[in-house]
Amino acid sequence: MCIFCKIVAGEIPSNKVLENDEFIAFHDINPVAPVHILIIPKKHVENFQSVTPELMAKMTSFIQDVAKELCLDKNGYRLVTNNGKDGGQEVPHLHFHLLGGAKLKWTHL
Ligand code: DGP
Repeated sequence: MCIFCKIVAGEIPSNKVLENDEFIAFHDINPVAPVHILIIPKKHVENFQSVTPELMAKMTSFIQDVAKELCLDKNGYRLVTNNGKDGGQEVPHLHFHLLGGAKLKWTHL
């Protein structure tokens, strides 16, 4: 079982922000911004390249709810998914990084 499936199963603790039947949002263990949330589907999907449009549509709505819950919708935020080796994906379970709480700089490295 992957790390994030263990979080879904409650085998690894997480600091949750929002949850519904299909998705969980929790604080990243290694934050790179004042607010750094990970948003995952409960179902194991390897990465963005393999997610279905149907699941992604529901995930989009959930991500918007998380941004509102944290009041990030006013000042803005960054939404990132690392896909595969070159994208720097370390955990092979689809997740979006929701970053905010400051004016973020941009880098591709
Ligand atoms: P990525 O490189 O996109 O696969 O990002 C994986 C992120 O997951 C990384 O920012 C650290 C975070 N992470 C890894 N293990 C855990 C964990 O057990 N708990 C939490 N909260 N975050 C984790």
